[in-house]
Amino acid sequence: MDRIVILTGSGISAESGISTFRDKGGIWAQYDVRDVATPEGFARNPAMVLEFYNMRRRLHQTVAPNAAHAALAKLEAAHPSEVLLVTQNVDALHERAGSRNLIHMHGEVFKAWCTSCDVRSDWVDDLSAESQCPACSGTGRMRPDVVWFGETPYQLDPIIAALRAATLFISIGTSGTVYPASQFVDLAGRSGARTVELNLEPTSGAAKFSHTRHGPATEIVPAFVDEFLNGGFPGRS
Ligand code: BJW
Repeated sequence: MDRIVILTGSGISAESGISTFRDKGGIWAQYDVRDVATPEGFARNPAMVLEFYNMRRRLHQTVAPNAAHAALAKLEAAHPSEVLLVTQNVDALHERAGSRNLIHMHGEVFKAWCTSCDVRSDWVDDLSAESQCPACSGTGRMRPDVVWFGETPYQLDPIIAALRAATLFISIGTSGTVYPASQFVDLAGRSGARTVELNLEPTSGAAKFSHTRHGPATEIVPAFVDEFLNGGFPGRS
C-alpha cells in the first residue's frame, strides 16, 4: 500500500483558464507582488488588494475543472485512505472535480477571513471595506482568506507528518520557487519516498525528483494516474 502526497500548483489549473504566476504573461507580470500579495500591501491600499481578489473570484466562477483535476479525484477514489492532496491553489477546482482529502495551504479565494472575530466564512461575492462578517456582524475587517508572503501557510503540521510518512510524492504544475512548498520534495525524498515531477517543462528543481514527466497537465496527469492504477509505475525503490 502506498501513502501518496500530491502537491499541486497553478499549472494544473492553467488549461482551465486560470493564469499561473511566474510564467511569461503570468499574474506577477501584471501585478507587483508586494502590492497585492503581502500584508504590507493590504495595509497600504486595501481597496486595490480587495479589487485584485474580487477580479480573481469572478474569474474563478467562470472556469471548470479539467482532466488533470479529474484524474487526481479518480486516484483518490481508487485509494481513499492513501492520498493526501495539498494544493497551493486558491481556486476550488480540486473539490469541484471530486477530491476530498484536500488541504489548501495558501487559502481559498471563495473564503473571507474576519480579522476581528477570526472566523472564516464562505464568500462568493465581491469584498469591500463595508463587507459585514456573517459571524460577528462587524464591518471593515474582512480580507481574502489567502496566504500572502510573510504569512504562515495553513495546516503545515499534518502536511509535514504526511510527507514524512509518504512512499510516493507527486509535484504537479508548480515551479517549486515558493517556500515552504519548495522543500516538500526534499522532505519526502529523505523519508524514502519516490518523488515525481509532472510539469509542462523541467523546473529548476527537476533534478531533485526520482522521476519526471513533462507536458500539459491534462495529458500527463491522466496518463500517470492510469499507469499507476494499472500497476505500471515502478514499486518502492
Ligand atoms: C504547467 C502548465 C500546464 C504551466 N501543465 N504545468 C528568500 C528565500 C527563500 C524563501 C523566502 C525568501 N524570502 C521570503 C521567503 C519566504 C516566501 C518565499 O518563498 N519567497 C520566495 C518567492 C522568494 N514564502 C512565504 O512567505 C510563505 N510563508 C512563509 O514562508 O512563512 C514562514 C513559515 C514557513 C513555514 C513554517 C512557519 C513559518 C508564504 C507564501 C505565500 C504564497 N502566496 C501566493 C499567493 C496566494 C494567494 C493568491 O493566489 O493570490 O501563492 S504567491 C503564489 O506563488 C501563490 C502560489 O500558490 C505560489 C506558487 O506558485 P506556483 O503555483 O508554483 O506558480 P508558478 O507560476 O510559479 O509556476 C507554474 C508552473 O506551472 C510552472 O512550473 C509551469 O511550467 C507550470 N505549468 N502551464 C503543467 N498546462
